[in-house]
Amino acid sequence: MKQKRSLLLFLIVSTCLIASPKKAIIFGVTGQDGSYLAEFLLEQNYEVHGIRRRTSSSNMQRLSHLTKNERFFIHHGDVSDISNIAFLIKEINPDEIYNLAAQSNVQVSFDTAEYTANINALGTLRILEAILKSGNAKAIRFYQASSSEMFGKAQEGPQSEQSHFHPRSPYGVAKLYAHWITKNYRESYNMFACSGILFNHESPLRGKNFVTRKITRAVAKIHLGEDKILSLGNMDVRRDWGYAKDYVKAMWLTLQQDAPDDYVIATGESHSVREFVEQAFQEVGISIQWEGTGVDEVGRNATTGKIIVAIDPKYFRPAEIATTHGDAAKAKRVLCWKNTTSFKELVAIMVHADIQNIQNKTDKKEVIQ
Ligand code: NAP
Ligand code: G4F
Repeated sequence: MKQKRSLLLFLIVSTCLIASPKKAIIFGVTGQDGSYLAEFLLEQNYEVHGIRRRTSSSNMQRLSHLTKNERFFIHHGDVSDISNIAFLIKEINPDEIYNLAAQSNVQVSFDTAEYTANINALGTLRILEAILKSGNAKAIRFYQASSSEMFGKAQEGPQSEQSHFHPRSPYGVAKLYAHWITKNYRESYNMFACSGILFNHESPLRGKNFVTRKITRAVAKIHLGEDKILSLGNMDVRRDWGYAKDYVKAMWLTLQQDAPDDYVIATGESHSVREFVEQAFQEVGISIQWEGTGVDEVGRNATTGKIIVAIDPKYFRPAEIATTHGDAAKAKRVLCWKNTTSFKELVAIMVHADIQNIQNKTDKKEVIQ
């Protein structure tokens, strides 16, 4: 009798669990991380509600493989519109909210400083306010996409959660506001609000105007005879580059802890843009020979002597970050998170994906900034 009752209880509990998956909202679902995070959460059996802003041409390319999933829903929305955000949160009643929405290009932020602040800084405030006033603030867990750009002109390296902030761009400054307001709502209202301070992370889904993807696309095109020269800005800057697929897992782990907190996510290795270029060309069997200095520097194909890399000062920034280098010890210890992809593997994944994209004609033409 007792056994039958426990079996019944077990069946009821498991049916409830199967019947009601956790619900997540992703602001910024159409971006690189949004796509990988949506995929990851669907694999964890979540019901995923992606918020897509209205654009004149489609921004759904990174989600085409997910749209048939019956637990995946797309809603129109924009983090500049608080009534829209409040409505979505009330309607969906999520367990978790991931704010990945941003004007995420550092160089563009110098030209659109006010817009960048509105979306990246105030957008975060709007979501926090909407959660606070939803009547369900204690039940909703919030993740903010903070950035290593906040460390900027770092005084120490590698940078951890304790490091000093000195952002070097309107983007970095806006992200710092979002980071502090998230912490402030956690401390003021006891909300489960966390930030992941993520260092650069890349993938075949990376926007085409970020340096890694710009390089891998150009290498693929030069290899296939569709392009001749790759033009770049400062090649001596160094970045701590990881693989986006590894990093979205850290976002989810951050919200599964007993207490809210902030975590640095990084590989702990730093490489220059120049090394990225060399490694990417190596993948297609080309060695580079560097010649000249400053804006006159060029990279030649060591076998043919042809110039395949050149400098264009238009890619230099008004203020630059020389090196980023992260210390993810806390995330490793508390979240049990680990980076699984080496620099060499990352470059290889991206170069070969771009070769395939171009061969299959799935690489749409786009102006590169
Ligand atoms: P991304 O590819 O540029 O994606 C940004 C997303 O935000 C896109 O879905 C974009 O929509 C959306 N968005 C822009 N403005 C919006 C608005 N007003 N309302 C709603 N959505 C809006 O960036 P990502 O590389 O995936 O990065 C995700 C987040 O992490 C960003 O907040 C970024 O700043 C931050 N971050 C990234 C890195 C990195 O290395 N990737 C490192 C640290 C932090 P559209 O598709 O319509 O443009
Ligand atoms: O690829 P990037 O444009 O990325 P950046 O500025 O580091 O920002 C990215 O990572 C941040 C994490 O710290 C994110 F928060 C942010 O949203 C974004 O995802 O540039 C990397 C470096 C820069 O120092 C830049 O000056 O590459 C240098 N670079 C040299 N030539 C170039 C180029 N960057 C771009 N985009 N294009 C070039 O031709």
